[in-house]
Amino acid sequence: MRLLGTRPSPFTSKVRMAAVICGFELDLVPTDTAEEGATLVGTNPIGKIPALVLDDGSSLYDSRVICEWLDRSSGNLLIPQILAEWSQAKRIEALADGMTEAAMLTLYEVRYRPEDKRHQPWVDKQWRRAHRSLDALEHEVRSLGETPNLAHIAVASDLGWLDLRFSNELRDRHASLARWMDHFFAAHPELAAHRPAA
Ligand SMILES: N[C@@H](CCC(=O)N[C@@H](CS)C(=O)NCC(=O)O)C(=O)O
Repeated sequence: MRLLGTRPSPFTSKVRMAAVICGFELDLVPTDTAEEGATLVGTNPIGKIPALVLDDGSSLYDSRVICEWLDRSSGNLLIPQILAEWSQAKRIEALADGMTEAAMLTLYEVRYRPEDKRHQPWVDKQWRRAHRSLDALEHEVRSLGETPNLAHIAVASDLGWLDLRFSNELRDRHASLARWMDHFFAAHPELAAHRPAA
């Protein structure tokens, strides 16, 4: 199966780690969203990555849906089935992804908006959102077990992206999360191989 994505993308990273856990091989097709190319928008009209092209030619997006598909196709190797554990895993995924989406918007503000059109109060709001989410994640990761599931890979891929783009926001302000991430990647080299990278 082909996965449209990039190496730095945290959501692509999450899907690639999920594929490892579920025993699937995905061919990464490097895809630049800025170009809005025919392959990308033909696969995912939203024009975002990751998008998965299945063997029958149909497509799936976004990362949460792809992870659900990988989980169901593997006989539930990724997402806990007991309701309380399912709730924890899905909550943590939403929190980690929401943190990233907020921080990513601040990056896009600089990348795509001319300097005189940037709105600092809006940027500040995104960072408050991201840091609140990181504060909550500091508590959430303490209750995670040793065996990686959806929650672990969501946190690891999102923190891995934050470390790549805004290392000081992670390592200076959320040192315990940085330690959790470093420990996780050291313990799981097969997953670390897919962490966000330049
Ligand atoms: N909710 C989506 C978010 C996907 C997303 O925002 N992807 C980023 C790259 S990591 C993207 O495609 N950005 C391009 C854009 O927003 O124009 C998911 O979980 O897959």
